[in-house]
Amino acid sequence: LGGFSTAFSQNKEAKKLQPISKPLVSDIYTADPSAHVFEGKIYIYPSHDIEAGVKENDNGDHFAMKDYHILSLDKIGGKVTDHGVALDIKDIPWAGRQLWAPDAAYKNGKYYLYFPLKDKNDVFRIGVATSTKPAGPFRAEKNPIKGSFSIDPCVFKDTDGSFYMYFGGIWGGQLQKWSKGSYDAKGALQANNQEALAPKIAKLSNDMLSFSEKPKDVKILDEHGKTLLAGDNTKRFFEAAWLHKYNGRYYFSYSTGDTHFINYAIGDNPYGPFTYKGVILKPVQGWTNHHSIVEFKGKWYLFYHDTEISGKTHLRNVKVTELKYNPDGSIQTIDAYK
Ligand code: FUB
Repeated sequence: LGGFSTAFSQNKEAKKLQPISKPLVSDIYTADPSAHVFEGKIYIYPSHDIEAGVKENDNGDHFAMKDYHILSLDKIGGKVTDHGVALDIKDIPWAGRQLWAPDAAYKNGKYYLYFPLKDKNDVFRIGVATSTKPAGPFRAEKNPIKGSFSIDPCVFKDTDGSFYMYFGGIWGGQLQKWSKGSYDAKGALQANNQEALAPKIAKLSNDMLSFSEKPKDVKILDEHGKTLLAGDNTKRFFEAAWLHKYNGRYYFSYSTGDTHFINYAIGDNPYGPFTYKGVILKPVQGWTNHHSIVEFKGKWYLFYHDTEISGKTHLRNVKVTELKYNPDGSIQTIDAYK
């Protein structure tokens, strides 16, 4: 995650374009929408953006969020309910700063909220909090998930009932500081001609509170079977992992960060490798691009954000639009502006 190069908002032409969707809520700023169908409704687990007064930088320090609000809606286009504060940073025992993009899962009568947060040493870890209700309130575990690091958890339930967490993000998301297996504050990004840093996957334990294995690399290959290179920054992974299954195939989607696309790759099992297929969402207003994909009542939807209300990269608003597949299973590219 970065700060300075607002590719889209610097494009004066783009500012004239009409958004295809409206913000889902306008009384608070929301971003990074992870949508799920729970109890017959759509629940959205977004970041809750605030004006924290922190100067913008390439580490994303200006994204200094302090709580989560969960949103729900009975139908697409229907009323959106903001369920209020579901988890506050002051109630997370290990908290340092910055509650970034969360996700949620349901198993055996309990809801789990997974969230990235810097610990007291300013190292991003992934935490978990539980509730009996989809909108919380959630109670955080005393410690982050053992062996977790970096940002942007996505928890996917496979059809056999297994749960997997995908995670990671470069730049301010710190993934490059873990390339030797432990935290190295000086850890740098790969050179352009080296393989791009891979996002991670770990199967969750039965109690949903820990990893049942050491995180593994999620390989993203080009059409020739070669791992994407770090220099291939219109295609390679940056942050915002999401996994969904369609017609028996596994679709891994993600943001390319500094080139602002949501791309996808297809695999035949949760661990990959995944083969790069194309762009799901073109750059939106603001620096970040972050999404989720969910099926609801027979249609597929892309949840995403832009900065329509504020015009500021760290004060975003979540949106939704329909996502369509071609007969061969490829996804039709979405331009969020007309
Ligand atoms: O919202 C904070 C960060 O911005 C997220 O964790 C990234 O994915 C980016 O959207």
